[in-house]
Amino acid sequence: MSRILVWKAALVLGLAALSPFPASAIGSVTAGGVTFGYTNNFNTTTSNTVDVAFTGAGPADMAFESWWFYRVSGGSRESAFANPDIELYDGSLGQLGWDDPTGSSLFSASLSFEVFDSGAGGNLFQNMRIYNTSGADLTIDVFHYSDLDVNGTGGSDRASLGSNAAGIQINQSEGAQTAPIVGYGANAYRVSPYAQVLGDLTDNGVDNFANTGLPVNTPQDVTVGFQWSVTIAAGSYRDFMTQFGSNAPLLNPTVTVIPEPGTAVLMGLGLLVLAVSPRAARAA
Ligand SMILES: [Ca+2]
Ligand SMILES: [Ca+2]
Ligand SMILES: [Ca+2]
Ligand SMILES: [Ca+2]
Repeated sequence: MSRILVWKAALVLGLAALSPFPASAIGSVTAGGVTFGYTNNFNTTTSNTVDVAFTGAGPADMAFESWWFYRVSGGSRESAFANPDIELYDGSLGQLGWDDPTGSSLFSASLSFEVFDSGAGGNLFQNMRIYNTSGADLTIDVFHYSDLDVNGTGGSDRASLGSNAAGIQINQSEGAQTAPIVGYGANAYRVSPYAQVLGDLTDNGVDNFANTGLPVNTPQDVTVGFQWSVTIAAGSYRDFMTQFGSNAPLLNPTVTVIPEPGTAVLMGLGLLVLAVSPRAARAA
């Protein structure tokens, strides 16, 4: 589903000049009857990370938390992305941006997300783009954590490993309600009851996922983590994409990525929105 949208240059210029929203601002994106949004703030502490809501894809909110973490090669622990420097919410598209997550000028990051109303159920794509802004190769691990609660309840979900040639697919469910989640191109997963995966991502040690925790046959509060381990060449970028398909078939892995607003302003082109796929991302 290729699509090109042009956002109003004046809006972008205004946002860039005014440092758009308070760091703790929240927002949501909507397509048809399906909405994904951040509901509290962007703070992560031990065993507590960013709260989200995914509504309209079932009879209740299907998502409790969803957030992103990283560990640069040689680091002593994983770190959560902190309050974004940029937040944009426009219709079904949204973006969060970070100029310098480590404070050491190693990389910038841009999380684009897009929601779809599939008629029955709904889909959510998230694409974290990491730009290597250093002068050398960047070896980094990227993690996506999701606490989906199928049917709006945490304690009664099951999960199994699905089949997906494009990545790792985990099929979470409660009764007839389903919530497949895919980590495109991911190297590993970890599934655990709340909040063991999150505990590892927020503690002071190095943790790597090892494809453990499936199947979940005893109903419980399932949480899912994906890990990508990559080296990004100087001046280049990589995309890390996930999809939820709550009570809906999974869609083709394409998400509308909004380039960094700062870059668009510098180019004087306004905000050009481009569609990318994991295949294109791997070639980058
Ligand atoms: Ca939380
Ligand atoms: Ca859960
Ligand atoms: Ca449930
Ligand atoms: Ca850790």
